[in-house]
Amino acid sequence: MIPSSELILNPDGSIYHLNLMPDHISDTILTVGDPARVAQVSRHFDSVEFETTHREFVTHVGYYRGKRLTVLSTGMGTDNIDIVMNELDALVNIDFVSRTVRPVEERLSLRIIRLGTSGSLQADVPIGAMLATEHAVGLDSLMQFYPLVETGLETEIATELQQSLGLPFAPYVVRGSDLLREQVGAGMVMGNTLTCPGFYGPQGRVLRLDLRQPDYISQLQNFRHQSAEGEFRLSNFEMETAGYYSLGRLLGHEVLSLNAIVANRATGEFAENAGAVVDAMIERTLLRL
Ligand code: R1P
Ligand code: URA
Repeated sequence: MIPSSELILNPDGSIYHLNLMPDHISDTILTVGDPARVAQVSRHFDSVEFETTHREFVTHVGYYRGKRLTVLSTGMGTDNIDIVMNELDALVNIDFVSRTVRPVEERLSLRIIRLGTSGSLQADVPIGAMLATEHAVGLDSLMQFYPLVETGLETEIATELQQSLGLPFAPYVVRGSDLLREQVGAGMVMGNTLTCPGFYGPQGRVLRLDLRQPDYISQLQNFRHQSAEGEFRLSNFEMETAGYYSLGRLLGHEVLSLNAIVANRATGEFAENAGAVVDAMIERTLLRL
């Protein structure tokens, strides 16, 4: 039995941070960073049957072309993804009455699709592109706390990247769901996403503070790993994808991160209308579910 200090339920029986009950969860869940983007997604729904807000976690549940969907905001950073993934999983795979994990044969695998913004590292991934993440590389510390098992290729990439960037720690590398990427991300740019524990220094942005490593961005842009699967390079920056992919693997959920490219760090540009880039990605994704 999981004690109430670990599986924390609110007085109405909802889960602690997300404020949701098990029946608010659809098989397919769309997640966004910005709480205001939830309505940008649900305005396409035929109907919305439930809405709730708690901290940065806003949720709308409704129907899109007859399909039940849950869309929820996560806020920024993999620390929030730790909360979102664990609580979504608890909602479907833990019995809140007996406080026990459901037997393996009763466990559900959710389809979780992140609709986020991102900065491109490469000149040939332009503003306005929609990028589906194949491998996520985490520079954050989340996987210091979980027994993630990486494939041989993932470990090779992590080790080489650590050496090439001169990092005092190894990043973690995780491939996302091939099935979901081929289904929902078809026709989008395929790329490898660097998940950073910050927007400025960790993404090489200099306002008033210098970086420890002045050539950080060019090191990332020029990093290549050759293997039987082809050439690996880093395509883009954001702040959540590696948390999603690693916890998805550990918990048994299919996860896809889609990135609307709003900044290009190779050319120094930012989107004139970032909202329109995100809208286009939302519309395209909904049609593919
Ligand atoms: C930074 O501006 C935020 O934008 C990106 C990053 O991952 C970070 O959360 O994603 P969202 O637009 O989904 O928040
Ligand atoms: N989100 C990020 O994390 N980085 C960018 O450059 C743009 C959006």
